[in-house]
Amino acid sequence: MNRFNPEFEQALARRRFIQAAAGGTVIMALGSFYVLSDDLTREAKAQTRGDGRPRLPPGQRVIQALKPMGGEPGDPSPGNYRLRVHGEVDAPFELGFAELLALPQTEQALDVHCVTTWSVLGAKWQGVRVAELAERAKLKKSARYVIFEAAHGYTSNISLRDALKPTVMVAHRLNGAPLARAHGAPVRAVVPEFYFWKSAKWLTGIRFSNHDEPGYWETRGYSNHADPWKEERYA
Ligand SMILES: Nc1nc2c(c(=O)[nH]1)N[C@H]1C(S)=C(S)[C@@H](COP(=O)(O)O)O[C@H]1N2
Ligand SMILES: [Mo]
Repeated sequence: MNRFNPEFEQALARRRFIQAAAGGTVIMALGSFYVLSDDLTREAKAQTRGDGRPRLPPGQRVIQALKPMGGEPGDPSPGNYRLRVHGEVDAPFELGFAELLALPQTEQALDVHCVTTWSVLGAKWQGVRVAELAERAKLKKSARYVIFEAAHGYTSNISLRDALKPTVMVAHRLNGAPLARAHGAPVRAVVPEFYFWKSAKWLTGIRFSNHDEPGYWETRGYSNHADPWKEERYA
């Protein structure tokens, strides 16, 4: 039941495609599709967020659903899942999937912005705040950065201050369904205030560090900070 089922995923994708195609320009890429919506882009450009920033960062266009951007998947089975919370903490711990579900949950509609210029608005993410995990792990004073660790050595890095913001979470559900394999099943990071590469899929660990450690994309020419509103795309 937890196994990745390509036929089922394709059927779902076909249905989303038919629903979405009514509203925008269909773009095919790498055997996948996405729907650029001029209407949603225009609407988003007219909106201002609570913090005064425009809803849509500069240079972005709205698509209707997350586009799978690839990467080397981890084991999607919740039964095998382990999340390690460790580093500059007094009480490191590991969680299984059921234990993660037993922690206080947060459900938030959040926008995400990919450096390749697509944005998805108001996706509903459910999971556990990084702040919640940090509190349980009892941070040492020396903790200043968070390193998200994922399958096959993928990492991303943000400052502790950014990681403790209430919108930053480890998510296991998207729009009312378990996370699909392509999007990081069973658990991924969601860091909506930065370009989407910071949101590590197939998350295996959260490591608190006393120093910054540029991650996979940050050591391959992309910005270390990655603020979409400042268009911090490349280093
Ligand atoms: N483990 C892992 N996480 C990852 C990546 C990856 O290659 N491996 N790619 C990143 C990039 S570049 C983006 S844009 C987003 C894409 O997420 P999506 O495929 O769910 O749209 O995941 C990020 N997280
Ligand atoms: Mo990306």
